[in-house]
Amino acid sequence: MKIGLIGTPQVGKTTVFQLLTSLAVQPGSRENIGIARVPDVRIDSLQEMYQPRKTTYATIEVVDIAGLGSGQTGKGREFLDAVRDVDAMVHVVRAFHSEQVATEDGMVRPMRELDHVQAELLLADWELLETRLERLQKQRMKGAGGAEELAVLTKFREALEQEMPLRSVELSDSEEQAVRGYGFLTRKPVIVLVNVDDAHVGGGYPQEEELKLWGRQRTVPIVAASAQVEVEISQLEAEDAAMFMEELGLAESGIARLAQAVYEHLGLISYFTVGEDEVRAWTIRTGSSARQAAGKIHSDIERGFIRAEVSAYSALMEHGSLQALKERGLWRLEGKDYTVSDGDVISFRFNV
Ligand SMILES: Nc1nc2c(ncn2[C@@H]2O[C@H](COP(=O)(O)OP(=O)(O)O)[C@@H](O)[C@H]2O)c(=O)[nH]1
Ligand SMILES: [Mg+2]
Repeated sequence: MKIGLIGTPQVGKTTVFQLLTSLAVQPGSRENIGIARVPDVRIDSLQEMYQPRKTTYATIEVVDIAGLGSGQTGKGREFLDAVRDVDAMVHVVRAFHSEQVATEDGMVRPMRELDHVQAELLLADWELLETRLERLQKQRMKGAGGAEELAVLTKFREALEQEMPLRSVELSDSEEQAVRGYGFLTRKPVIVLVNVDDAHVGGGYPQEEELKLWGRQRTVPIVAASAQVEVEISQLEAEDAAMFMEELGLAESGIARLAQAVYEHLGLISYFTVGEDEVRAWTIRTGSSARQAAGKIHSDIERGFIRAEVSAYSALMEHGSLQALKERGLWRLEGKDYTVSDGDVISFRFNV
C-alpha cells in the first residue's frame, strides 16, 4: 500500500513526510520515499501486557511527490506519472499564515490550491477517457465486444462532465474489473490534509466551510492539523509533549489522526498476533477471510490453514490473558471462511 503526498509547492508536504516517516530529507530533493508507522493504542496496550522482545506496528509506504505549481509546464507529466504509481493520495493544502513562506499573491487560499491540483487530475482522466472511448468504438465497429466497458466509460464521462471525480461513480464488481487496468487517477482514494495555524487545529481556519462542503460532496475526509505544531511536539520529551498538546486542546497528534484516517479510508483493518516474542499488527483489507489473513504472515500458513483461534482485542483487555479467555470459552475456533474483524487477536493452526 503506497500513498502519495500531493499539492502545490510550499504547503508542508515534505514536513508531513518527515513527520510520518521520521526520516531526514535532503534539501532540494524532488521526490522522497519512506515507510510510515500507523500509531495504534491497542498495540501500545498489548505491548504493556506481553512485554515482548519485539513490537511491530502496521505501516504504510509514503511518497513525497514534487509540488505542482500553477502555470508550470512540463512538470505536469512528471506529477501525473508519480500519482499513477500510488494507491491513494493525501492532498496537502496550506491554511497557515507565515511571513517566511511566500504565497503566490500573498493570500492563503487552500480551496484554490485544492481546485488547481484536482483539476489537473480530472483533466488527465478526461484525456485518458477520450483515448479509450475512441479505441473502444473502433473495436466495436469491428464487432469485438466491449459492451460493459463502454457502459462504464459512458458513466465516467458523465461524472467528468460535471467535474466530479471518478471515485464518485459506483460500479459493480464486474464493471470495476472491466476498467481496473486503466489507472484512472480520480478513482484513487484521497484525503485532504489542511495544514493550519496552531490556533486553528480545532477549526476556524480560512475557507473551512468551503473545504468541508467540497469534502462532503465527494465523500473525501478533511483532516486539519498543523505541521509546525507536530514538528514541535515531535521534538519534546513525552511529558512535555503531553502538556503542550493539552494546552492546544489536542487529544491526539495530527499525524496519528492522519495515519489512521488514511488507513480507514483505504478500507484497511488490523488483526494482531501476540506473545512474548512479538506483538504485531497485520494489515488486511476489510472483508478478508481468516485464510487470506493468514497469508499475510506466510503463504505456508495460508496453504496449510486448519483453523484460526480468535478473540477480540477488547475481550483480551477485559479478561487480562488468553488463558482467562480460554477458561471462559472466549478463545474460539474459526474456519477458513471466517471474516476477520478489526482488532481480532488471532493464532493460526496450520500444516506444512
Ligand atoms: N508557519 C508554518 N510554516 C510551515 C508549516 N508547515 C510547513 N511550513 C514551512 O513551509 C515551508 C515549506 O514546507 P515544505 O514541507 O518544504 O513544503 P512542500 O514544498 O509542500 O514540501 C517550510 O519553510 C516549512 O518550514 C506550518 O504548519 N506552519
Ligand atoms: Mg517538498
